[in-house]
Amino acid sequence: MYMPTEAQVSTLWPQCDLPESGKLPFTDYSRWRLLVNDGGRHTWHYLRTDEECKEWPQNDVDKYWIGIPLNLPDLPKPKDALDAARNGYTFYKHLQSHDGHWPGEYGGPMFLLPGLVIGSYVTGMSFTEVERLEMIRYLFNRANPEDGGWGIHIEGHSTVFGTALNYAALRILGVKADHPVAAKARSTLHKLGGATGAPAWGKFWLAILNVYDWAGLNPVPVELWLLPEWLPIHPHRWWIHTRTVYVPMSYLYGIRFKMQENDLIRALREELYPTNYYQIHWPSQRNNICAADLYSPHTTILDVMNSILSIYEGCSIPPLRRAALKRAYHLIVMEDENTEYQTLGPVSKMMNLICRAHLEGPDSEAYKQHAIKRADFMWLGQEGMMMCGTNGSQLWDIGFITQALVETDLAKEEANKESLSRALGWLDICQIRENPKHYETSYRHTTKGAWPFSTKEQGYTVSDCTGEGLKAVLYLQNQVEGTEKIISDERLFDAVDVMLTMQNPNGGFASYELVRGPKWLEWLNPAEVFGDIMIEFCYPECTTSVITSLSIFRKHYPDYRPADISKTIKGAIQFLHKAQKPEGGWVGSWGICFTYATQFALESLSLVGETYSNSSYARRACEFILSWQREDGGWGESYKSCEQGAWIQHENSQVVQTCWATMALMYAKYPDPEPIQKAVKLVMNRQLPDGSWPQEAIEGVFNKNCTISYPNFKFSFPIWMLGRAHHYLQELEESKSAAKL
Ligand code: LAN
Repeated sequence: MYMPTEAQVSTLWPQCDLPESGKLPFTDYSRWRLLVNDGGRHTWHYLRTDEECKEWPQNDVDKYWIGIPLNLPDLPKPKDALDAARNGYTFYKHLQSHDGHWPGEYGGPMFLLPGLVIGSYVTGMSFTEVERLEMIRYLFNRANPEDGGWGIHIEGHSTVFGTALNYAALRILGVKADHPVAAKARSTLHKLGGATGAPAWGKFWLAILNVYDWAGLNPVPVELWLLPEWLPIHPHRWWIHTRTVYVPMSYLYGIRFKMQENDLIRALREELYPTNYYQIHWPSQRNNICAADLYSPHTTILDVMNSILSIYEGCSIPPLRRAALKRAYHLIVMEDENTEYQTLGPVSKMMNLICRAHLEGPDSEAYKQHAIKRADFMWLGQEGMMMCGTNGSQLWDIGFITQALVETDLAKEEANKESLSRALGWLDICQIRENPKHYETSYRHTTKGAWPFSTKEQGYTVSDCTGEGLKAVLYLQNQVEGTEKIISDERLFDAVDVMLTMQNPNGGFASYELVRGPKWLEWLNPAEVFGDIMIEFCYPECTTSVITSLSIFRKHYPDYRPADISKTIKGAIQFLHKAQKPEGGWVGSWGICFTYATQFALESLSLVGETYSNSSYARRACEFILSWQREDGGWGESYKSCEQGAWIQHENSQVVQTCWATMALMYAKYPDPEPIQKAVKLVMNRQLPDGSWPQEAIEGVFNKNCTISYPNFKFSFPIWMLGRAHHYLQELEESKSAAKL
């Protein structure tokens, strides 16, 4: 069993003297380059010499994302909305990568970087000095200015989860305990009650680091993997992210993995708690969760189950545990191999690495591959280096901008042809062509024909990513004259086939798989900080994307499975009708919030002919949207709307949400031009002279309680909305004049 030694640790992770704040870069930002290769992989590299810098000059993509001004000339002042959209794309083309897609930052959650740092520390996997410094700077910059703590996400209030884990990360990265940033964070942590109040996932990472005792965690029984698969509680029925995290987590709990003690660990035991670490009564900390952290309190059933499992832990049967550990390890290996060591997400990525490093050691192929792919999650931004929510949002971003170009007719303009043909080339390589290497044995859903959220290598089917990928390809290949059809009909049929396998009996679509488990499994949700994570749920956004793409597909391919497609669309529309809130909107689960889901809903309703004039669903939705338009013509919802499932106003109107709301009205063919004109004005006023838009509030969300950034949305949706609005308002004008005649 491998474990880094104390001597190794102190050379790999030296303590350093640092400035008091992270305002200025800790490294030379002119030396950083984003390498884009192998189907959209993103990795940041620091060039050491001037020769290297000359050979590999910094381009606009590098510069933009790390905040170096592009110094582009001012564009001619737009005369109308289409002009403004055109300017937007003129700028956005500078951010397109040579391979055709648009790279981007995918930060937001504040519980991921500690996993990266702790996971690397306990496996002896070091970082370069410049990476370490920029991670420290990121944490400095992201500490809440008032109290110096960190929340669960960049806009959230300080919690124990955020503060204890990021504090530990800072210290591992080399910040001394008496540095002002560390001291301020520590004082907030103590005010919150110290690390004993961390939620289960926080307790887990601290236990791995050996600064929290495993006896202070509720059991994570690996034996569940040995249960018969027909049981409703069997983990293969859980939401894929929860089960993919649970596999290595239960393995590491099962072996009670902990880092060997060293000076830093002994120091952290003192710093993370306001009381004496060695006198803490651990079993009574299991259900101690700080009020600032709590989102989904335990149910009584969960508490009872935990008590029973705790008794079992005291007398677990060794051969059974061994067999279960073996099974879990096999699942980990299969997951690594299915995803070329990307794994499904950043949490499982680091946990799988710990398992593999522990059993197979640092010379193993698994360790080496994990080290290579770890870089795919590390993104350098203006504030420093962060850990991303996935290995990128490549497909998602390219899907929207390409559709925007086609729907606005900007795709027809000569100046945009080359860029779009590169984009189609990227969509081509991103489609998944086969089922996974380990398929049914690792409980995977079919992948042949699907588009993933990020890259083909990551390789997971997502219902709406397949929908958006398919729609983008259909648009580019069929609606842009002169485009070569590089993606064959058969491959489009494969995409349709995979979507058709994903409809649930209620007509709705979930994210990665069919809903496999019963609703009551949510009562057993042990992660106090997230909501709705135990099983797949049907989401309006996923469902609408399937309706929309299938509706467009059947226009171009009326003979391919027409009966199945029509039945699927019908069922999905029924689901969508039912999911509408009495007030008229749809709650978004992946974007903030009502404006996001409602625009997709109205898009798909319009494709089956339901609009303002003939559908009570569309009418109510328009009225709902209009009721939230502000004086300035914009819309603005806080991320808190997602936490509470009710509209909560943001302090300011937001460009991206204004675009979603306006698109919703246009999809529904809302007849009054005024609210649309007002919104167009606002979005045009916020555009900068170079055609770009500045970053505003965070755009995305997951698991109800954590936000996530989609910084590319501030380009794709304004371009899309402005271009559409231009044509839409013209059409309204024309029909008004025709009516007068
Ligand atoms: C994502 C990002 C994309 C998102 C959409 C495609 C937008 C959505 O419509 C379906 C669900 C999906 C694919 C999704 C699921 C959950 C993810 C992967 C994320 C929000 C990105 C990060 C998040 C993941 C769970 C973060 C890691 C944290 C854990 C709790 C495991």
